[in-house]
Formats: sequence, C-alpha cells, structure tokens
Amino acid sequence: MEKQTFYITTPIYYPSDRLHIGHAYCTTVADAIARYKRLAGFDVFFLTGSDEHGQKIQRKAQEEQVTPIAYVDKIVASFQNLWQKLHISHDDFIRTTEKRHREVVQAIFQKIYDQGDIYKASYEGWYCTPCETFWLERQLEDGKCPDCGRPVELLGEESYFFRMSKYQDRLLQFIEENPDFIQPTSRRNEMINFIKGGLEDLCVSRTTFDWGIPVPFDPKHVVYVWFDALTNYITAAGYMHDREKFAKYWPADIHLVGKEIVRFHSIIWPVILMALGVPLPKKVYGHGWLVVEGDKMSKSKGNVIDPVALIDEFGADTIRYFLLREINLGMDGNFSRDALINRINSDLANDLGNLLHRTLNMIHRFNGGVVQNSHVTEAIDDGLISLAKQTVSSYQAMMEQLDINGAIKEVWALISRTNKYIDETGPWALAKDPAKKERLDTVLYNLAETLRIVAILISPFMPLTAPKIYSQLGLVGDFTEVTLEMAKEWGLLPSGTQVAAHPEPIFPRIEIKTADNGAGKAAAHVEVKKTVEAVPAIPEVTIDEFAKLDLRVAKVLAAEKVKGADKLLLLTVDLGSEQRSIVSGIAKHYTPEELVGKNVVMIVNLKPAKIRGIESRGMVLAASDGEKLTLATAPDMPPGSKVK
Ligand code: ME8
Repeated sequence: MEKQTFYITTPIYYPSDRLHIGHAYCTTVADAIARYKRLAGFDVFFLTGSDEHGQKIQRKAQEEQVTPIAYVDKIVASFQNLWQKLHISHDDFIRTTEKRHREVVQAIFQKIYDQGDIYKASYEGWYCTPCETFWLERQLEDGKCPDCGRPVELLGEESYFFRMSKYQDRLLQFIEENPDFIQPTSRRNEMINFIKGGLEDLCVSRTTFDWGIPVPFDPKHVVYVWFDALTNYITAAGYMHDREKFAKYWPADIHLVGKEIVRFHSIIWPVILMALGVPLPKKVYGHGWLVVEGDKMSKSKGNVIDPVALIDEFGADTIRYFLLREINLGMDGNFSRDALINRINSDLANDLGNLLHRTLNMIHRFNGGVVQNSHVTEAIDDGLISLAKQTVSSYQAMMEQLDINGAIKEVWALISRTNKYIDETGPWALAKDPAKKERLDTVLYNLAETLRIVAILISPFMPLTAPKIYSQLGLVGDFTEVTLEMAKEWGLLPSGTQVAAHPEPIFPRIEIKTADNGAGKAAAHVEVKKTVEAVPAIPEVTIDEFAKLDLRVAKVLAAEKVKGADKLLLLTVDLGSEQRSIVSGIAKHYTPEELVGKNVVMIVNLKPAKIRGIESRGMVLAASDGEKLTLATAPDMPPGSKVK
C-alpha cells in the first residue's frame, strides 16, 4: 500500500544575520512533527531554507563591502551547520537564489500577468525595509511601521500590482469553510477581521534596488521579496519541474510559521495560489514567540541567545526537549537558563535517566545482565501495562493535534509511574528470597519493556537519546526501522535479551554553583558532572570476601579538631565492648558538636594507621559525591551491632 504523504515547512529565514534560539525553536517543532509522522508511517517531506533577496540583505552586504551572494553564502552555511548540530531531519533546504526557484518565480509572475491579475501602476507608499513591506499612510502607527514599530521611508515608484482585491470574497469563503486552515483560532479570527477590512492590491515589484529576481518581461524591476519567498513552498515540492513529486506532496499539510507572518501565509499566499489555480495548503499554524527571561530578544539589549553555544554546552537533545516541553505551541514562551537546568535535572536526569539507570543496574545485579520474562504477574503489572498502552494512544491523539507539550507530559507520567512501580514491587526485597526469583525477573522485564516503549515515544523529540536507550536495553538493529506500532504492542522486547555491559548515564545532572565574582555580585556558573558511576565499575567480590569486613555501629563519645589539619577530626567512639580513637577527614562537613551522640557505621578491622602522629583504629563510613558528604548512621542500634 502507498504510504500517506505529509508535507511540512518552516519559514525560510533571512540570512541577514545568524539565527537565534527563536528560529531554532520553530525548526525544532517542525522537526518533532516530521519525525513523529515518519514514526507513524507517513511518507514525509520536510522543508526549510533561506530567504535571500531584498533590500535589507543588499544593504548589509554593502556595509561589509562584499557581494550579496558572498554575504548570504556565509550566513546560509551557518544555518546549515546549526540544523546539523540540532539534528534537524529536513528533506530539502531551499535557497531562493537557486535557479530552480528563480525559474518558478518568473514563470508564475508571467502567468499571473498574462491573465491580467498583475498590472503596472505608479505608486507612492511608506516602506519598512526590515519587514520588506509597503504601508498606506492610514495603516501607520505614530508614523511608524505597524508591525515592528521602526521608521518607514516614503517611496514612489512605478510598480507592478497584484489584484488581491479580486480574490477577497473567495478567500474569506475558503477560510470560513475550512475552520482548521488557520490555527490557533485566535489568529484565525484576526485574519478574518483583516480580510473583512478590505484587501488592497499588493505592490509586487521594486525598482529601487536590484538584489532580487528580475521581472521576466521588465527586468528593471525585481520581484517583491514576499512574492518570491512564499513561492519556495511550491518550488521545493516540484512545481513546474517534477510533476510526480508535486502531485504527491502538494498541497502542504502544515506551514509552521511565527505569529507575525501568519498574515502573509494566510492571505497573500492563498491568493497567489488561487490566481495560479493551485490548491491551497491545508494548514497555516502560527506559533508563539520566545522571550528571554521575560524580555523580547534584541541585539541592542544584548540578550540574543545563540543556539550553537547552548548545544555545545548542554547537548542537542536537551535543548530540543526543553523547547518542546516548556512552551505551548500557540503561545509565547520564556527561555531562561534556570528553567533549562531545572528541566534537565528533574525530567531528564532524575526521572528518565534514573529509571533507565536503576533498571539496568538491577538487571545486572540480580540477573547477570539478562532480561528474562518469567510471566509471574501480579495485579500491579496490569496497571503499568494498561497505562503504557493508554499513554501511546493519548500521545498519538495529542501529536495529531500538534499538542507536543501535552504528548511529552503523557510520556513523563508513564515514566513517573514506572519509577513508582520499582518502589512498590521492591526488587531488592524480592532478590533476597530465591523463591521469588521468577517474580523478580518479571518485574525487571516490565521495567525494561516500559523503557523500550518510552524510547520510541520520545524519539521525535530526542533523536539521539532514543536509540541510546534502545541499545542500552540490548536491542540491536537500525533505530530508523522502529515504528509507532511497535510502541502499541506490549512484550516486543525479547526475553533473554542481554543488556549493555557498561551503560553510561544518559543525562548528567547539572550543578549550579554560586560564587562571589569579586564585585560583591553573585555569579552563577554551571558544572556538568556525572553523579552515578556506570555499573559495575569495580570487580565483583564474593559474599565470603565481603564477610571479611567487620562493620559495626559505633557511638561518638567525643570529637575534637586535629591541630594544624583543617580537614581532620579526632573521634572517640564506643563499640559496646571497647572504646577507640579514630582520625576522620570529615571536619569540612561536620562540627564536633554535631557528631557527639551520633551512631555511625565503622569498619573496625581496618589495619591501624598513624595520621598526624595519632593512631587511628578503624574508619567511619560516609556517602560522598566528591563534594557533599553524609555519614552512614544507624540511629536506633546499640553500639557494637553488626552491619552486614
Ligand atoms: O520572516 N520566537 O524570516 P525571519 C520564536 N524570511 N520564533 C521566532 C522568534 C522568536 N523570538 N524570532 C523569529 C522571515 N522566529 C521571512 C519568512 S517564509 C516564506 C519567509 C521564527 O528570518 C518564527 O518562526 O525573520 C518567525 O516566523 C521566523 O523565525 C521569522 O524568521
């Protein structure tokens, strides 16, 4: 059976400057949708590109004393580098300076002119160069561009005009008959009101600069940049050049664009297509804007976030996850480092990372690294399995509605439930009783199987992490062959699978440190470090070898600082049958007062050692990550009790 097709586009960005996190956001959303659709079995065509003509770019090139094409070549290369680093899976990258595009633009301009929908007239209007848009006097706000608020210039020229007015009623009717055409609904209502206010004929050529596609029959003029840019969507789909491809992918399923350019996509673009007799796209979706720490990004404020630097610091999947999880598609969203680090630590390191790590660790400890389904089930398993199935179906429904954020929340609810399942089934307790071995194996199987499903569901958002989880679970083969159907079926993880021998933690925790920068101001910096070691880092010991250690509860009777050593404390401890002196390197973490009266755990048969001239007989045990340290204690046990 032929696969159903799905065509999704991003705006083609202006190579007037490097891209920032807002552009990366839009492209990441489109990529997540494209990847999801491929997973769901669609034949996807995902397009992005660059919008290279226009006065603004010509001026920028002049400022740098290079040709416009040399100027854009360099910036477009940086776009492509960014998409590669962010693992964007576009099928085509269109540049409006390409021959294939110039041919289409000239042909459609000619066709619309020939049929009388483009005509020549003289014109005077207010031009906003950054927006590449003409405005009528009455449309200005305080004499400035109503879109961006910047100054406009009065330009008078003889121009070609596109008879938009002729199509006003047909466009309105189309929008009213197709409630899903413009989304979200708030944008749709804005557009309906705009059209009802009356469509003016649109000036579609310029003579004041020449960095553009020449009008074929009047080369003094170049084609208006929006007329040129919008046409990219049909050029790349094969209009004029590849009939079969065009028939296959057009009309586009979604033009994903920022809210500020919904008007171009839902008014000018449909009218161009109507004039050409080409079907209209199925949907224009206007996503919200990203602000930084509550503020609009701008070069003058110096708060423009460079996505390349972020990816280098935190990794592509982490940034992708943050953007997709934190922001509701149709709404504005906030980018902040604190929010990013919180998400990494809580959702990625704690919830997902720990679930995977605990599961693999237990499979190693309790079953030599082999996942074995022994089918000794209990009612609690049904709860987990039915939640997994329900998660896949609500995830699918939400992704179809473009509720990416909602779909992610569903997956994380399953992850939390699975972490709880570990606590409820208590594999450690099961492991103590050989009679419960098969129950233990079933519990471990259920955990690994849930992780297999989670890996599939997160693959559109985190394309690097998903295959990593798969291979850590011991699943071999090409992850690109994985389908959404495979997440719907419980039990596809083969019993007997050998999991990875030394799985690395997939998401290190990020520690935020606050330090005084000398000016009295606290400066935060971030340190990425791995909190948990891979399993098993140290060779195994037998129970007999372990039994050689004599571990006991000891009560601290007295504690004092060791002179001349700021890390050491001298402890006097009671072991029930005797008292001992121990030198311990914990002075940075505990005051002597805090220690007195504590029941600590110590190894009593450690070879005595002389530390700073004092004989130390034994050692107290503590948990430490290299910075923080907490003593192992046994508050309710009498001194001398055995620890095993
Ligand atoms: O408008 N938050 O290109 P452009 C979220 N060439 N998204 C943002 C954003 C922000 N702060 N800033 C920009 C153009 N974007 C035209 C498009 S299409 C035929 C021609 C995203 O380089 C958002 O998707 O100004 C917005 O629509 C797009 O970048 C504008 O990019």
